Amino acid sequence: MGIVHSARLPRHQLGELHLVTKLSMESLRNWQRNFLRVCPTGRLSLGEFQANYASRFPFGNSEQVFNAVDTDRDGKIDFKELMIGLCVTHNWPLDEKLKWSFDIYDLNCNGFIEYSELLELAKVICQVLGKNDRNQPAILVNSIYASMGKGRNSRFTRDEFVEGCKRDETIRRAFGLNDGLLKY
Ligand SMILES: [Ca+2]
Ligand SMILES: [Ca+2]
Repeated sequence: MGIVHSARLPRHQLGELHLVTKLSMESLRNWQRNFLRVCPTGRLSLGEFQANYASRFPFGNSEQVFNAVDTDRDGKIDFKELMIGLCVTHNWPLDEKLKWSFDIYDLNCNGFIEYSELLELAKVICQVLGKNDRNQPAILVNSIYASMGKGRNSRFTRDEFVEGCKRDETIRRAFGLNDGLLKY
């Protein structure tokens, strides 16, 4: 029981999390109770994350998401990191969600999104929206490239990526889905 007790956030830290995430204290307490049941040490491994929380993050493969949520890069996700990560992806403004997606989909970590990387994001977007035609992801990517006046061999900076995605109605719709994944 000692481990469970020490892993629990003190009340004032839950209060800070409430301010950042805008989730109610009751909801945060429920999340925390469940989190400690899944992970009594208070620090999730990649495997525990994949088994219990990855499905709540629709826009990336679970390992990339894990690394993006682990903001202090210590190889584990604590309760605060988990809740902030969830809120970035569900409650925050579109710009913030897109910046987050940029980091996840810059797969070769070169500070740009290339065609193939945007295609990976487009595949997930089409899945989320139930667009199962296999040409849809490429159509979506081509339309974003065209709207930004870019050729297929060019790449997007972070600002261009955010701008290009915001112009696209399909992307706006996918990122606007608030399907209750944050409810507890
Ligand atoms: Ca961490
Ligand atoms: Ca890249």
